[in-house]
Amino acid sequence: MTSTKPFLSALRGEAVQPAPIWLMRQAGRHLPEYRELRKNAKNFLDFCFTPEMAVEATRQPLRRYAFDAAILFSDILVIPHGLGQNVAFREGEGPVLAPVRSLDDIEKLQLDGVNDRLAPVFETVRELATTLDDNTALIGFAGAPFTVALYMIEGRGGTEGPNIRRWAAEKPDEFGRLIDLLCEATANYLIAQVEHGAEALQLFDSWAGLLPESLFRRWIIEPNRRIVEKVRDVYPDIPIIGFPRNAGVLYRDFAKQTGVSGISIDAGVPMDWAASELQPICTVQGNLDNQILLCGGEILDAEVRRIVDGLSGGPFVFNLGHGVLPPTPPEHVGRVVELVRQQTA
Ligand code: 1CP
Repeated sequence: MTSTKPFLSALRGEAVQPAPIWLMRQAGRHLPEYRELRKNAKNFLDFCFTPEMAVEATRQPLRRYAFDAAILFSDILVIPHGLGQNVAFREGEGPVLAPVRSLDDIEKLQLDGVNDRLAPVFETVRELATTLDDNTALIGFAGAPFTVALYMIEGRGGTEGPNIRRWAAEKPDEFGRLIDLLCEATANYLIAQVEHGAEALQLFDSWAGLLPESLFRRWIIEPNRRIVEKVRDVYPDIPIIGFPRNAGVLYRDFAKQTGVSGISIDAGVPMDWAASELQPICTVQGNLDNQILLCGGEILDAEVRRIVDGLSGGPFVFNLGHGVLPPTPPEHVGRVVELVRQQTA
């Protein structure tokens, strides 16, 4: 049966009007009700692995805003955890991992049983899929291999990836072992999400823009392409959105060569370029600046209108260029939804 959910129609290539909207990181720290809920969990991974809490966190933004999609509440770093790496989230510091720095470290990772160790996530997906309303689509997600490997290798966020970039450039055969492992684990993880009711998938490659062209082709385009292929071997029609953040003109080859249904673009991509170079290949998702969302006021209204004007002529999903920042006032998010709903090209 073909769904009529506006978000899914847009990902099938229709120019849906008004444009469907959801926002990366729409759940989580910008919402006071999330901060309240979060107090009940011992730590962040426990939170993600308690279906009752993860379901509630996923639903919270939908109660406030008329979004067209819900995104599973979890994190990209559940995959390293599932592979047996020590992952912790420290208050005020973000993720901390026991770094993977050698072939020996890679060999200690356990591909067998990853989905068993991540079973609570699938329970969350199942519960959401059976209870969301008829117009709201459910997005499953994972980090793409390079971005997940960055945290695995550096051991924390907030870096420019000195160790991973060196390893990827100097010892591609060794580094490739980790990427292959991540492709396999990630594809299996996404397939299980679809099996449990996810209707679309997004692959977050938030650090893709750190790589020069040749390495981008090998460590961004190729792994994303393989995951899309593996998932589509099982679910040929599942819409998949890629997010190779800060890819510049390489967004075009990414869109062409990976086979994604949609491409999520950062706030720096010019509208006319996205419309002429990307929309003929796939649906474009983006690209409001998250700082401007935080500012609000006239500049916010003007930016929303500029983006809707620029992209509503083709297949388009309104979103940010990167996730909602924690200090963002919820009223600004409400205002964006209102504007997008009002405006058609
Ligand atoms: O204590 C807390 O509440 C932890 C904060 C938090 C939250 C709310 C983290 C830790 N992750 C999340 C949820 C999350 N992460 C979601 C679901 C919520 C939603 O989207 O509505 C998603 C999709 C992610 C994805 C994610 N995690 C990305 C890719 C998107 C992006 O923003 O680039 C990345 C890079 C991460 C890593 C991560 N997890 C958490 C933090 C603070 C970070 C960033 C670390 C850093 O690089 O500084």
